[in-house]
Amino acid sequence: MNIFYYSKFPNQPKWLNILKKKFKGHKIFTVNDNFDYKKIDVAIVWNLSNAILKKLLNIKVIFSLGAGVDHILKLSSYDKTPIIRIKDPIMRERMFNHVLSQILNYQLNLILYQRAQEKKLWLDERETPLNNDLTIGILGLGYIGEFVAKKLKKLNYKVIGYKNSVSKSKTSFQILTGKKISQFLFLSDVIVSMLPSTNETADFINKKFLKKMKKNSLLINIGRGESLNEEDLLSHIKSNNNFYVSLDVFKKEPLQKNHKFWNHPNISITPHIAAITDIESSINYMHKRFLEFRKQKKFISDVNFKKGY
Ligand code: OXD
Repeated sequence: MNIFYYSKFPNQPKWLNILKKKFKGHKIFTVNDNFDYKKIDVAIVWNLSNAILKKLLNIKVIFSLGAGVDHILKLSSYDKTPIIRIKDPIMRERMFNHVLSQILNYQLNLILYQRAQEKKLWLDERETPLNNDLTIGILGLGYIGEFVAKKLKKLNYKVIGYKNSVSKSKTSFQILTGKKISQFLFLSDVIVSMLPSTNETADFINKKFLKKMKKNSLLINIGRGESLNEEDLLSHIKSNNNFYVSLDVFKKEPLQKNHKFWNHPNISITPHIAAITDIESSINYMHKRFLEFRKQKKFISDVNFKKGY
């Protein structure tokens, strides 16, 4: 098989090195090589351009180099070729660690102490809630979201989830659905959004959504920047001094230098690193799916085209 690898990650040499070892006997090409795009069978990509996708006329599958697949679905030449997303236990463990760090930062007032340190201020002690005092609302209960919810529950947090459609899976935490979004927002001290980018989730976290959240709560967005209305968020914080936000994803990445989020005292920013892709483990996963394909002679797409993710 001919494999085409595309990403602008600085660690591309490491990716290629491990891919070549794992997919021994197959040819692996990058944009720097001279080859016939029409002869490519498998594409492994992150943020591919439409101009390149257009040339890959005979691919049987596209592997996304991350959990998200919106970077592929948005390309105008994309034609429902099966997509395999990375489902990696290391990635979800990383996501959980990130979420926990942001919850604890908020729960233990660490932001206040960091600010105080900058001014050499010795603050009085403040009482902090215990895990069981906080309700964490998880929005987006896929492979990663459900894992994060279960782990938080094990740490004694109260956990609730929200899904648009009725949930069939049995979970150790309550899942609210459909119109119960208001109740979900009303109950949560922390909302963790892992929403994908689809037509339905665009600006889902808007003025109306934010108004229903507790005034002194925390919003963590580790899904997609497209789901958050940035202007609505800024005006919401303006009238709610104790509303905190932790953002790892943005409408436009990298976040522009002059963006108002950078200097806002209530907003913590990380540069889309909440769950970085683990190279070795992801390649093992791709290889496993590849072998399944060779056995079954067909790739079953991980994408639900009706839902758009
Ligand atoms: C993503 C990822 O899809 O980092 O955002 O995997």
